[in-house]
Amino acid sequence: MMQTVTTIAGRLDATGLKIAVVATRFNDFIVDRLVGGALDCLERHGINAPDITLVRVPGAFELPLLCQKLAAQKRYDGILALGAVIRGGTPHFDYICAEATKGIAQAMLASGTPVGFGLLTCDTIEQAIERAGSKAGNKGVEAAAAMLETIRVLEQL
Ligand code: INI
Repeated sequence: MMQTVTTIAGRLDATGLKIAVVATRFNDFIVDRLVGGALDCLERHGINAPDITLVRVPGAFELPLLCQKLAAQKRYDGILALGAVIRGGTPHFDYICAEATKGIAQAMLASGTPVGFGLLTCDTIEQAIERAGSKAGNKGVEAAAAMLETIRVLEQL
């Protein structure tokens, strides 16, 4: 018979945490839905609203720098990066997505601070709308929940 395994898992509990949310102004009609979902998620899981700091950046390309800076301050238990890159007719779509993704991951790994990845990378505006609070859920909520879970797992290691 199989022995009981030791499982370490994170609770979705935001009580007492300090969180920085970094959100782009580019595509703000989409990104504001991600921000709204993320804030609602954090509040429903017990955060004290004044313990959330919202930082606005121009676009996805700027997300890594701000995530890095905020993580290095060590004032926050977690950081949430929110934005939307929409291919449309943007020829540099792939470059922006690659740099933003790589840079956000690097900010997390270099600092050890969990960073929730809530950057939509979509071919069309319709796809972005679907992921910003309609058919395909809300990526801001998912990223906030993932960040919370990661913070709580790390605490136990
Ligand atoms: N920034 C985005 O966040 N989303 C986009 O869809 C986008 N497009 O399509 O160009 C975008 N570009 C701006 C970029 O992130 C920088 O802010 C800009 O190049 C200035 O550094």
